[in-house]
Amino acid sequence: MRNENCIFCKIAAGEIPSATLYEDEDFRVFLDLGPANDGHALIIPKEHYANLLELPEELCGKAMVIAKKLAKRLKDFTGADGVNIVNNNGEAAGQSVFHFHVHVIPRWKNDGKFPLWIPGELTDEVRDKLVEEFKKNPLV
Ligand code: DGP
Repeated sequence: MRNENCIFCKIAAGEIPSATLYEDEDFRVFLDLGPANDGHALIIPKEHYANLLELPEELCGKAMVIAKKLAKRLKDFTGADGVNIVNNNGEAAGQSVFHFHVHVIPRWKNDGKFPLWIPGELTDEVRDKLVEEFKKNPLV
């Protein structure tokens, strides 16, 4: 499955060059062209899925294993203090390339890059509504 207009499909297929760190039959890992920090890498499936919600579950598991191993290697190699694993789904959530990808971003103390969100407050009303809903309709 492939989308002819998708730049990540072309990168996945090797038609557009990328600084590739890892590749197997299902995934390619390469360096982000607009990195938040040195070592910022992207994990993409070779097949086209717009986002996590469309990604088959077996590939979700595999992507997370690659993210874990990559995070460890990048942290060790760059000497980073921490690593963010980020996945944006939908324009409202900051996704700009609509082919599922996971960002793996080395972080240094006080690198000033981002807080991903400004913490709010969990209200009783919202908490009760959500807990009730998930009790009624279990996730798995
Ligand atoms: P997102 O905003 O979560 O959809 O992230 C898309 C990322 O993809 C963004 O950090 C920049 C990166 N990117 C976009 N086009 C290219 C490209 O052609 N090559 C590479 N290596 N990265 C790209």
